[in-house]
Amino acid sequence: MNRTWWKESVIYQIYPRSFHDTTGNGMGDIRGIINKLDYIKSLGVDIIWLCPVYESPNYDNGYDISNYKKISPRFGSEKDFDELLEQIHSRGLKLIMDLVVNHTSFHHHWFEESKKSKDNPYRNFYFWRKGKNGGPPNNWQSFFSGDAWTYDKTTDEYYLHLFTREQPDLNWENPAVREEVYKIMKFWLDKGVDGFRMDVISLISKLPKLPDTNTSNFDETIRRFYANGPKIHEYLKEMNQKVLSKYDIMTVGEGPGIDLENGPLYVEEERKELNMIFHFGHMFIDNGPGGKYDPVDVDLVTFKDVFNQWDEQLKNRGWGSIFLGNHDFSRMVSRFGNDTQYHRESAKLLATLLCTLRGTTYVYQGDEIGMTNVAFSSIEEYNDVETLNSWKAAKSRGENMDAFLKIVHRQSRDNARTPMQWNSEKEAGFTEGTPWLPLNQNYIDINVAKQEEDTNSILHYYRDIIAFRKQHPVLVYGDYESLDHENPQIYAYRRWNDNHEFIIIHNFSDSNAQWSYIEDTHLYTMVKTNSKNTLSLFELAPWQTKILKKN
Ligand code: ISL
Repeated sequence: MNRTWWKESVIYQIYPRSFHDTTGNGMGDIRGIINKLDYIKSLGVDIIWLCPVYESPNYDNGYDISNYKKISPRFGSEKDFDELLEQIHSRGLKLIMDLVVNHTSFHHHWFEESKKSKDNPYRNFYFWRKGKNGGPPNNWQSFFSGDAWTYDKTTDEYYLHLFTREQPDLNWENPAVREEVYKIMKFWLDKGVDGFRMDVISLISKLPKLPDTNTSNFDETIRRFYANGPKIHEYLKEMNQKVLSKYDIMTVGEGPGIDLENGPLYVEEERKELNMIFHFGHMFIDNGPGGKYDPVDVDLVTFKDVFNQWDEQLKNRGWGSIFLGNHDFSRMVSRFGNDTQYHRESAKLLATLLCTLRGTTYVYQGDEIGMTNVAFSSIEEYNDVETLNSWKAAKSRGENMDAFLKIVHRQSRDNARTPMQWNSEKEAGFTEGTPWLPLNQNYIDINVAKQEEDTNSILHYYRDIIAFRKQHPVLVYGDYESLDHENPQIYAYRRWNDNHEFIIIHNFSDSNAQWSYIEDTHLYTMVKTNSKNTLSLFELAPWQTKILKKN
């Protein structure tokens, strides 16, 4: 595979409203990020991915954009942004922006125009349809509960929105829409940004005639009716040819409905579309038949299957993204680790996984100190639209709401959105005002300042393991092979090239593990681990991770 800077990079994702507030209004801002750039640099990461900071009425925390070229005054000014970019570059870091172009805000002027009349020049920027049998044009449901259509009486038609009703879907079939999107992209690239994370890019090509879904399984509806539409690759190729190929940048497309079969089509290098994708193989792994708010337990072998199958699919074809959390999911240590008794060990184990699988490493803010899920005592404290809508839907189905609150604790996107825990002072040093979303009260114990002091902390381990990855290109480009795959307690794999070989062993459990798979045990030496003990080379304490080097 070709070697490039973005394959070797570690990416740090910032959710700006929860990062650092400098104005006292309770919401993080751009100056807050500037203030923390030395901290970010100290982690050893290379690229910052900034979640949306554009003008937005914030029905979905900025993923509903009303002006793509303006910075939201909540976050700062255009000048602040320019300074951020300059300060990032002056530290040798790069910046990628969130590009949210499957939909706009309903306050975007294109949509405001489009609503006015059937012959408005912007009408065809969106999907307007007549109702059917006194209801919406088809039976599609939104990702956030309820119909994916909203009626508008001005023209007696419905418009399509796969997310909230305040996020109407753009009609990419219309070449004028695509040209406008390319202009926006060029605007930011000409300013010097280093690439894009493309929000739900898998959804931009809609099925002709928008047919009814014929399954009640929502994940299946996404796969078969919403995602990977017939023109998706035509659009991405056009975008690549007209915009992306003109710059030395990176792209990562986010994609519900991207699966093993269609995934490579987005990233195969010779196809010239995107560089990487975020698939949700492991992130939807615990969705039950009723979706995300009907969670089921997952076993380690299934989890390993996802990573193995994707590595197998992408090798020699395209490049992977290795992530275990972001602003849409529970905290990774609560979800895949043990956030109580083995908090420190399991957070470090997961960091090791992120840095030693094949693909670009993504770290979500706060994971580097092992931030955990939160459990607010009432639904009133939650903010996320997906959570609140799921709550309403459960209530209207007559569910037991005490039990549902427990599911919210486990699944809510707000788990990942509580403010960054900088120190043990008031509001964790995040703000001098009242935070827009309450803090996780465990900030007294889990915070950056405390972990800076403790050389055995999760934070120090992140710096260490990121540096380790950088020192060993075999961990980036080397081959990957899962070992002892059916083992329900251990995730072990080999990474190697012509000159070097590592075996990485993770004990994903609360008990000791003896791993007797390797025969030539004398050939290996341990070069890194997350816990000090005197166990033999192939014995691991709970949540212990070991990197062994072949002599
Ligand atoms: O959040 C999810 C699961 O709980 C996903 O289904 C998510 O909605 C999907 O991955 C798309 O996410 C992206 O687009 C959304 C936005 O709300 C998310 O924050 C964003 O990451 C709509 O723009």
